[in-house]
Amino acid sequence: LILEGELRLALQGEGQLVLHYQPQADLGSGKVVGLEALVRWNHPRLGLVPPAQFIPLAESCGLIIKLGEQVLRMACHQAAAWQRAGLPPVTVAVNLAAAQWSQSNLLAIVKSALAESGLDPQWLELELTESTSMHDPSATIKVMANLRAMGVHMSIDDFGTGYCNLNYLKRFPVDKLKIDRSFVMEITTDPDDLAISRTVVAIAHQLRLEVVAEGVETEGQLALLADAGCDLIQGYFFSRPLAVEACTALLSAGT
Ligand code: G
Ligand code: G
Ligand code: MN
Ligand code: NA
Repeated sequence: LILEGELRLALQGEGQLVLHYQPQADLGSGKVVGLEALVRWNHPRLGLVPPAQFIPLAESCGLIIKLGEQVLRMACHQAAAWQRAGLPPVTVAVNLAAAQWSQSNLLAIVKSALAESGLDPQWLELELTESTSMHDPSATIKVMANLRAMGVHMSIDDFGTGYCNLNYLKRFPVDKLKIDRSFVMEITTDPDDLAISRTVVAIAHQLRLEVVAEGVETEGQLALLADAGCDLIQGYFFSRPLAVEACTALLSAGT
């Protein structure tokens, strides 16, 4: 059982939150073009705790604001460090919780994370889930427009599971849609999942958006998604989320 007090302490200290990075590969070139930062809690007693076991708690007790800011700063610093080490630059995607998107100082926090790390904004991508995008769409669009003006990219996560209508999809200044894992899971056996995936790709491309398929675990899924015109894949088939050292090795192999 994870307690709020422990999480509060973990956020005060150093080094308890760690980021793993899951590669995103371009289906055309086969190269890694992006990494999604996924937080883990290196708990003194429990070891590496997955986000599903503490993100909901952080969201319900308000600690998600502080946690989210630390994740953003760590991801920017790591991305800048990889670039300074001469590795091929890749996009680093960071998940932002709903509370962060409605935070009045989000722009200032993103600006300072970029400035302190020295990361060029074009390499930062902020993810918002489809459901988050609809909490207060007009306010979110304003924040997003400011982020875009700074040169930051954005993507809609878990696409197809929320209720973002096409009118809003048109107005959100995003660059990418991420097809939810639930459609990919049975894409080889359920023709409806294939039809949905193909249609999402078609709509996205008409709107000049790139499409990432999440949760790709098999070659069969990959083949169908490639045929559907998907741009990028993310999932265990290509790579699990990697600790920093393993990720450095993977990026080095691509130089
Ligand atoms: O890594 P894993 O598949 O266990 O992640 C589970 C969930 O936790 C995913 O929905 C993912 O989006 C979310 N998650 C991972 N890292 C972060 C983070 O830094 N911030 C937020 N808000 N959610 C995250
Ligand atoms: O919701 P979000 O897309 O941010 O969450 C990403 C989550 O999906 C991470 O927890 C990651 O570990 C998990 N994940 C990534 N690739 C795969 C996969 O191929 N299969 C499954 N089942 N989960 C995956
Ligand atoms: Mn995500
Ligand atoms: Na997702």
